[in-house]
Amino acid sequence: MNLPLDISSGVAAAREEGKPIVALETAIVSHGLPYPDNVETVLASEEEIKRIGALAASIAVIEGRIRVGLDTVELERMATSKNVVKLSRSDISLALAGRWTGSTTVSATMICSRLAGIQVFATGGIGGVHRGAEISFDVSADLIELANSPVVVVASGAKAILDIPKTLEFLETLGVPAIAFGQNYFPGFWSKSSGYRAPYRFDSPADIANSFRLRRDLGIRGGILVANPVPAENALPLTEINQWIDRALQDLDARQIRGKSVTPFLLERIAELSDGRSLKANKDLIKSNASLAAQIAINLNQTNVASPASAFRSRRNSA
Ligand code: PSU
Ligand code: MN
Repeated sequence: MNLPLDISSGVAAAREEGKPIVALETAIVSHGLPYPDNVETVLASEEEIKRIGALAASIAVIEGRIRVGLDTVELERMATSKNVVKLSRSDISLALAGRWTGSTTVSATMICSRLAGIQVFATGGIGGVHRGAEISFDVSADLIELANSPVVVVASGAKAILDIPKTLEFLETLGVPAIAFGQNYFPGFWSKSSGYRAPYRFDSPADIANSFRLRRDLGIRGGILVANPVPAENALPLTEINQWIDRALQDLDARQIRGKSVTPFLLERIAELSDGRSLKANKDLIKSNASLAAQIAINLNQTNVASPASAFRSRRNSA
């Protein structure tokens, strides 16, 4: 294959030595968080991954080349440049052909992770089925990519601006397990809980790693979603956040914003309405997801096989 793919020397060396690696996306840097919170958050996440014992690989497309393992200067560029395109699975090949510079969303980051042989990826929240999708048909490409690329995606669920039950149904249809980490409820991005039960619950990184390994061994394509709740200190109450979401959705409607701009607009508007509290939670949950992702990556690198005991510990969360 003759792909315009550059893997940094650090990431290449880690891969060579079989060291655990965690991919990070850059759409949250260019479109999800304001400056300088965006660059602070990605650097803090990289630091956290290192502290746990893995290596972070931030991913983007720079002048038509996929770059795995960005340096600080490149991250700063993603965080400040106005000409960065938000890339998904639909347009990443266009970006390579047209020599664009773009940040990678969950779907594009999963594709690049697969190409670079990285099995674990941390982000804030995945895209999903939007509220009112029965009219707008707005369903994120993230869900389709989860069904295709073999990557463990660690996120605080799907962004709470979405329709959570529809997103969970869609994941079920695609054969992607949505696993809540350490609690029965599916996380609500800025809140500990979305108010909906998660279909599955796991309590340890080792069990998650085992389930992913077994999925691969079974020959099932695609990834898994690990939904890690926001740390308690910066979690926001569901009732409060719901008011801001409703308000932001009304503004979205009034301005007739569509397509790729929907998610960035809603995130920014909710940050305004919440007086920065949603932003604080968003930053905190990304770092915490980076930490859990590193623990899963370390477990995936150890060659233990699933014990019957671990199969019992991980149960279907249907009670
Ligand atoms: N997580 C965040 N903030 C974000 C996103 C995720 O905390 O901005 C981005 C991700 O890159 C995700 C994208 O893939 O939003 C989904 O966009 P859309 O709804 O347009 O598919
Ligand atoms: Mn969309």
